[in-house]
Amino acid sequence: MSFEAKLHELRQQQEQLLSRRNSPEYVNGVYERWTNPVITSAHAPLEWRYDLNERTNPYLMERIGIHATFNSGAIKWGDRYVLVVRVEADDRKSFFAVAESPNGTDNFRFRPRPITMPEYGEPATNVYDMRLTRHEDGWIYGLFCVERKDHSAEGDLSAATAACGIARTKDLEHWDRLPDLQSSTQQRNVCLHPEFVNGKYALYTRPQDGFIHAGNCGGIGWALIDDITSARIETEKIINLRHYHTISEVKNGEGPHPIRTDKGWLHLAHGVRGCASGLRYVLYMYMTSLEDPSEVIAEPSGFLMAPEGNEYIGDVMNVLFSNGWIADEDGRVFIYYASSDTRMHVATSTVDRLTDYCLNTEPDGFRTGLTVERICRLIDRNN
Ligand code: BGC
Ligand code: BMA
Repeated sequence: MSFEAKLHELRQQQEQLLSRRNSPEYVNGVYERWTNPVITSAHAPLEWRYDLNERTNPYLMERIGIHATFNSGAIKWGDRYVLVVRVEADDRKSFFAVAESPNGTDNFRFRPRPITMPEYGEPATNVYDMRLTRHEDGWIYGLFCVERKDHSAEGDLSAATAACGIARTKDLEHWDRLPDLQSSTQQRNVCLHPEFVNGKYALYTRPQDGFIHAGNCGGIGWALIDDITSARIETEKIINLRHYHTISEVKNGEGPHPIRTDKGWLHLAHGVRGCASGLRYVLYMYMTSLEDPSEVIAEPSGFLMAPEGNEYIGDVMNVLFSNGWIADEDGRVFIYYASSDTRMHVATSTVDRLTDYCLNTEPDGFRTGLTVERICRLIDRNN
């Protein structure tokens, strides 16, 4: 086959994938999962991966492999549904790239180039999991994890440190990098609340004892910040605790920033438990008060979503993770979630349904006897 014919075939195959229609599946009344993943590594433009010049690449070989597209921040941009995707190349380095869709559920296409994120301090080894916030100060913020080698751990090649990087933009194209969040602990999963609280910026944090372990740091934290251009955590309180024998026994972390509703703030988070096959990541929800976004007013027991079918399989198995959702003007909610650190999916619901779910699902009773009691009460009501 000639170079031109091969290239034509590649382009056709990709176009078929990019323009594929998606459809919802009924699940449980709370949300619908959509059948096809919305972004996969095969969505990455051919120009990122192939040298398209026959003279320098006569075999039309892929020169830079894209391994995964996952953990994406999300924002509505005019009438477009925009994701800032964590793209990971075959070399294990991840970076950010913008992809957009006209309807939020299919036809996502990457912009021609990935984001060139300015560095701050020691250049990052890796960056990932951006949370986007359109803040009432007029900027769009991207908070993300910055991973660097831990130089203090001599001889341990995998020792690293996690900090929160902060950047802001007006167009998602050009980013101003602000200083990293100063914190006495390592931080991952930090997210900026969209409104000022008592005149201050408010952060959902996730302090941790080390790079992997949340350890004694009990859960999702909350910190008020005077100046976002030199953000420092002075005091931090834990607002969403982890508990023994729950879906978030080992770790938890805030997802995207919460959605404001008449009845409170809707939060999406991830919970992690350990098991024989490693760490299991699921998504759960909770709600906080409008007067005080750090006060939990409801938390349904268990998970909202856990991996299903092919979602179990990927680079890091048994993981659902979300750092992006979009609340549309008509009340629909698009939950963008990644499966197994490999690909992006969407589930849809509405603000009303998610609020009902949070306020009318019983909280965890923390023991088996109470779970059975609840089921029996429901059966009684149904008879
Ligand atoms: C990976 C992240 C992961 C973290 C903790 C990093 O090196 O890139 O995906 O969350 O380690 O396991
Ligand atoms: C991390 C997260 C994600 C990832 C998950 C599973 O702690 O921050 O980047 O999806 O682990 O690997």
